[in-house]
Amino acid sequence: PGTAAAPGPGTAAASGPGAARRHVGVGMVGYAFMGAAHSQGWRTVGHVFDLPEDPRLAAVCGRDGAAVRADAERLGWAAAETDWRALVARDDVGLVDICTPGDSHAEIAIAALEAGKHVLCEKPLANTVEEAEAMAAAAERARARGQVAMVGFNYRRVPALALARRLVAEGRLGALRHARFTYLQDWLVDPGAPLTWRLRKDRAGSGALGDLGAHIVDLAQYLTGEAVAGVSALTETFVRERPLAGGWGAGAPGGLGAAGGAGAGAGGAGAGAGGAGAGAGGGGAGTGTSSGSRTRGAVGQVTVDDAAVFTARFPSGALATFEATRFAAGRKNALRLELNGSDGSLAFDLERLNELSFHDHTAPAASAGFRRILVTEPDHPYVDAWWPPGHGLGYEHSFVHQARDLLHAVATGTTPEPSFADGLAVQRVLAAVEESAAKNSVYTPVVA
Ligand code: SOE
Repeated sequence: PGTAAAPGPGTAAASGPGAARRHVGVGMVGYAFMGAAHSQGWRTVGHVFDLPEDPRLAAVCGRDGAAVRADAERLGWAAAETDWRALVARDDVGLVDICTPGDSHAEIAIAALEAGKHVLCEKPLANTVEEAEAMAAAAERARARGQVAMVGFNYRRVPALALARRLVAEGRLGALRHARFTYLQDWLVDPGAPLTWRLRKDRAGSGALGDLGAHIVDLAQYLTGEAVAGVSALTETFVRERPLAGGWGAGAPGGLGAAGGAGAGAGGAGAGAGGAGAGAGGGGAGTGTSSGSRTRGAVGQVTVDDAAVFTARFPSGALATFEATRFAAGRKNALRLELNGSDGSLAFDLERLNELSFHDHTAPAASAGFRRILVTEPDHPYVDAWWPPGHGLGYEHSFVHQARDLLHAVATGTTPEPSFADGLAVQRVLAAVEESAAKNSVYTPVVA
């Protein structure tokens, strides 16, 4: 699919003005927070970038028919389905975008690849290494048929981070010595925050580790170009019991608990506490608030980590530290990193995402020092399609860029990055972290 010579399912030449342009039909499964972010990417990308293939928002899928129809309208999808298998089978869908909790990723992705569709899958790729291996193998088989598969590590597409990768690849840091990553949120500080699917191992695989740690492990491997060799880790679950639906607290702040429907047969009943109906397949971007009534109701066990901290070695000898937590009071979505090499350093803070700090250690000491690069110049990654210098981009643009890069891969049949193999590599690091933490931080090599 996706080649001009041999159009695949959901791929066709457009008619009317711009008739030479091709399009690929996108079908999205799940439509809560990530689904809304992806929808924004698909809606916008063709209006900003020159694309070899324009996306058509063919259909969205969720288990609750009324809710998914309402959100299809709100998010710009032409049709709604309540069974992901029906979505995958549609002739007008050539690319399946998976925005569901991790427990349904493998089943949907493998079925879509076997049905001849391209796939975009939210991170982390899967809940276990075994599932991720099966997905990577399915992607490899599909690659031979011209299909592509990508993981949604969207932060790679923040221009400042793409620029950081470019500077590292150009050798501007010299020999890497340290890599330091933190990803901090605070939506679980309140013990009354409900037990959503994100706090259940059977649905999410792990907690802060897979949700936030996966992003910084992927960034570490992307930015340095190295694979984490081994880790020493600690994890903790600070609050082990939380209210179920109807308990104290009305929903996770900012929609972080909303599930997004996976369609019939995917995922269980859900914790049912995620604001806009996690158990029913999600709905909306989630607007719950944690300031609900404090009447005690039924509680359930938290079965994932609230926080994970680990040190790591890279094959080059560089040392890395990682911290992922949902308990950093006051930190809403604070992804920060710093790389230190023999010739220079880079630092980034997602809360100031149009900036990259760079210190050139080869410059005369009297004038060297960190300087702020405002990443809004036309020759910075992705920026030329947007606004004049200084006008800046935000979180949502990373999803537009992700859609752009994936559509180029679809058109050329090249493997997009991060590939499912890259997603599997992250999954292996997460597994080593869990193994090390279970042994109270014993150094654990990442099994390749
Ligand atoms: C929730 O912690 C979350 O939505 C993650 O799942 C996303 O991947 C991250 O981008 C923002 O926070």
